Amino acid sequence: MDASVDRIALPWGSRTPYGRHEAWPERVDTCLEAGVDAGQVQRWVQTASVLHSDGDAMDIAVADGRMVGVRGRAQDRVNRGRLGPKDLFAWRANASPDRLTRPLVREDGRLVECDWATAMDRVVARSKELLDKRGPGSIGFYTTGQLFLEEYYTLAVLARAGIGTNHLDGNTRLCTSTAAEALKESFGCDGQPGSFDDFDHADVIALFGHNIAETQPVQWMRLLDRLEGGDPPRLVCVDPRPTPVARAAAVHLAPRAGTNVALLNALLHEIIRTDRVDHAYVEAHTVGFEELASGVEKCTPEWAATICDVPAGRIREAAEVLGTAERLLSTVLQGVYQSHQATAAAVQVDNLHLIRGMLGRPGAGVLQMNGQPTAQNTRECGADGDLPGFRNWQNDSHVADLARVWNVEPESIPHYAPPTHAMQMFRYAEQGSIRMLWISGTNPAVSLPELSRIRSVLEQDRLFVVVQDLFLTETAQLADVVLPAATWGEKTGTFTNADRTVHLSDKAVEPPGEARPDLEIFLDYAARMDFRDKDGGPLIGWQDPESAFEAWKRCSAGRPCDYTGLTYDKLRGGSGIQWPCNEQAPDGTARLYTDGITWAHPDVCESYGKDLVTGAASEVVEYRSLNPDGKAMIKAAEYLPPHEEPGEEYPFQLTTGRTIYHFHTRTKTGRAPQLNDAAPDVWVEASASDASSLGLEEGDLVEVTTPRGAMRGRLRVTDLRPGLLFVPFHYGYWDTKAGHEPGGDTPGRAANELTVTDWDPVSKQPLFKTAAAALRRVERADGHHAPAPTTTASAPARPGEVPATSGGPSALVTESGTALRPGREEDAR
Ligand SMILES: Nc1nc2c(c(=O)[nH]1)N[C@H]1C(S)=C(S)[C@@H](COP(=O)(O)OP(=O)(O)OC[C@H]3O[C@@H](n4cnc5c(=O)[nH]c(N)nc54)[C@H](O)[C@@H]3O)O[C@H]1N2
Ligand SMILES: Nc1nc2c(c(=O)[nH]1)N[C@H]1C(S)=C(S)[C@@H](COP(=O)(O)OP(=O)(O)OC[C@H]3O[C@@H](n4cnc5c(=O)[nH]c(N)nc54)[C@H](O)[C@@H]3O)O[C@H]1N2
Ligand SMILES: [Mo]
Repeated sequence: MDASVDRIALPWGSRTPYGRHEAWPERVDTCLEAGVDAGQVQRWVQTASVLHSDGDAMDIAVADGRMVGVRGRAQDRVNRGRLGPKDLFAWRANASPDRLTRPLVREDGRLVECDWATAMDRVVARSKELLDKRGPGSIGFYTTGQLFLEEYYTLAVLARAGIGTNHLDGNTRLCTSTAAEALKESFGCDGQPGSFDDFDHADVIALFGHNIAETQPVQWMRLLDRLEGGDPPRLVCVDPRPTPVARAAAVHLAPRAGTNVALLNALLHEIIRTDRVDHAYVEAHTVGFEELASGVEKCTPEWAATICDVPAGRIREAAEVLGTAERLLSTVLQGVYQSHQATAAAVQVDNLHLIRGMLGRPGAGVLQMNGQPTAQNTRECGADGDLPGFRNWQNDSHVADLARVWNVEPESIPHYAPPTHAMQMFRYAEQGSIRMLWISGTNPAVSLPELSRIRSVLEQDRLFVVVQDLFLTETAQLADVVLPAATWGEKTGTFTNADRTVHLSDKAVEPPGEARPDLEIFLDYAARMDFRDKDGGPLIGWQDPESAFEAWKRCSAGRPCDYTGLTYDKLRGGSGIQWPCNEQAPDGTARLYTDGITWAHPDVCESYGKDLVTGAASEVVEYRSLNPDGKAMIKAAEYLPPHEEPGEEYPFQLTTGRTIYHFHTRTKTGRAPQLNDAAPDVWVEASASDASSLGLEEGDLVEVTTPRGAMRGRLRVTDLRPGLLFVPFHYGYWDTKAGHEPGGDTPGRAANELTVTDWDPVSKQPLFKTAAAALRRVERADGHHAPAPTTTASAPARPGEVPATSGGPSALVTESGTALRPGREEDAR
């Protein structure tokens, strides 16, 4: 049966209800360019989505050398054929006429086109000069969670062993560094314990600061299907906004922003008080339970109620649901990770699972979620603040092992200190010790906090900035050299989603003009720099994606993220496969820790842990005495208030985040008409009670101010918690209308003009979710309404007040499956 559905108006499409422990039915979503029918498609080329961490598998339709559409892959474990709105429509941005097609270099203050040799010569000359005069610490690399595994691994080798710098990190610092850190704190090592299949089996699913409906819409389709099927799960949602998840939840807790630890401590208090503890599990597999029990003894629901501004009874109700779950699945994302006690809070979710013994069984698992599509690979390849293969920088035998793989001396791999985190790299650039910053696949002039500061760092004459991107972004405009990259669909590689599923992404079409795959750019640089191993051979011996993948397999061998059982051929044709995949597990591994904790022993762990309050790193001696047998570590944390609290001048809390139709700084989704039109400009959300006490109305042009800066947008009045403002962070300047210039007299529209330079002490993830802000009207609505969607967390408090978001004929998508039931708009409300 087929249905044709406007997937802007109904982002989650038709329902395919299924019962608990049943297999999620297939539904294949297809979107072809207007005027193209399936018969005209000449090739379907296998890939997966790069617009979130779900890894929705899809095929790209190719006709006459052009992309003409996409279709979900029914055989894939992740999505069984379904695609989300961004997956369906954003591929059009690849063919956007303003793609970068030639390198650019700065001449007399202006960026001018040149050939590759000229651009690369400049980069190489500056690198050599800096190495010579100032040493490897003067060069930094800031990469992303959106390239392919092969590219990160190559970058990690060239930066760490070629240049010999410790300054290599990803924008994954802003995204999933807390996920990695929380897993290290609890389990000694990174690696997602759970599986998306757990959604099929859980009877209780708890989402902490995770608007999964908008940010992993395909897994939300799975939840909606279970909610309509037999033995549906009960949802617990912790989120201050009325997200679709909150509206569907059995218990919704809407805490004050930045109070997650207080709330979690009260939940743990209740579960321990009512003795819903799996004592046998705790005894066999953990250390630290007694400290947690005494730490949360005073954290009653009444205590937390005053801090979080959530009724004590509601906290008790949530604890009852969590405490009586037979199979509990929890997910954690930015509402937890982007706050001042990020790691401390994320670890409390791990604790909830450890004390309840909810791990390693179908339906019982934790998903410390990723955000970006390939963030997992940034982490495992060591292109972030870790060493490749989850090796421990403090463990000399791990460094020696890495040196063996690379055939270099251990001393040539910097490990005198933890790898430098991105916020620190920008500080070093500001202070002048970093003199060259190579930015690939990220747009920090929109995505980092406190943009006026970031602009001033990047604009400095003494800092040589290289930007490798698809478009002339806000960041590229500040660069000294711009390298045009080929992207998804135009190059081959692999990447790994949030539940360890590895997908192959094949090249479907040629890149525009002279744009080159990131892998080629890095290999070209390594060759020009003539990096050598200790025997005088080339440091990097691979030349294309597949040989890079084979090299990475050797580096991953015997590590938790073991890829040795995978090949490109094995990844072609069928479903993605979950690592570890090796001789012992040739078909991959659904869940980690099914039989005790495996990577926490002092000799094998990735990290010796940190103090959850100060972030101070422990030494091996401390770790050995805490955890000699390599069990899971239950770590208590005391609640600390947010660093910036509302006061007289800035009476609101401000939080920022996403909407379903856009991806980050919109370089792709802003160039796809269906997605752009659904949310074409920035807006500001406030609660009905705050709006009425300030005399504000839907559509008023308002200004939000913090101690860092200001931005303007139209007001959307929603059901979010009173005292809180929300601004989506997607809107930079590249397609801006007059009056929104960076640093100009009129306030811009980027959320990060407002945010603060501050981070979680443990994971170093910046605080995008808590700040103090003021709100005022600039202009009355006068017939305008906010350009915010009505289908999402941004739904107006008074439905009908604004026209419903819809996509029209160009947003029609074919859905094929047996027994589809029409989706309902109420799914969102
Ligand atoms: N449509 C879309 N999908 C995406 C992306 C995108 O840009 N657009 N980006 C991808 C990436 S990289 C990421 S990291 C993920 C992010 O995915 P999410 O984390 O789901 O998205 P956010 O909107 O950043 O934040 C989630 C929620 O945190 C809530 N929140 C704010 N403050 C607090 C708090 O103090 N406590 C709690 N409990 N909750 C709070 C917000 O109300 C918000 O609903 O999405 C991925 N998927
Ligand atoms: N206020 C606020 N700020 C936030 C957040 C928030 O919630 N609130 N969330 C944070 C999070 S979780 C994240 S992940 C970051 C995201 O922040 P960014 O990573 O800066 O945002 P993107 O727009 O995804 O930028 C990716 C860039 O890479 C380019 N690109 C895409 N594909 C390729 C490729 O194949 N090769 C190359 N070379 N370039 C490519 C794109 O054109 C784009 O310019 O933002 C963070 N900033
Ligand atoms: Mo992210």
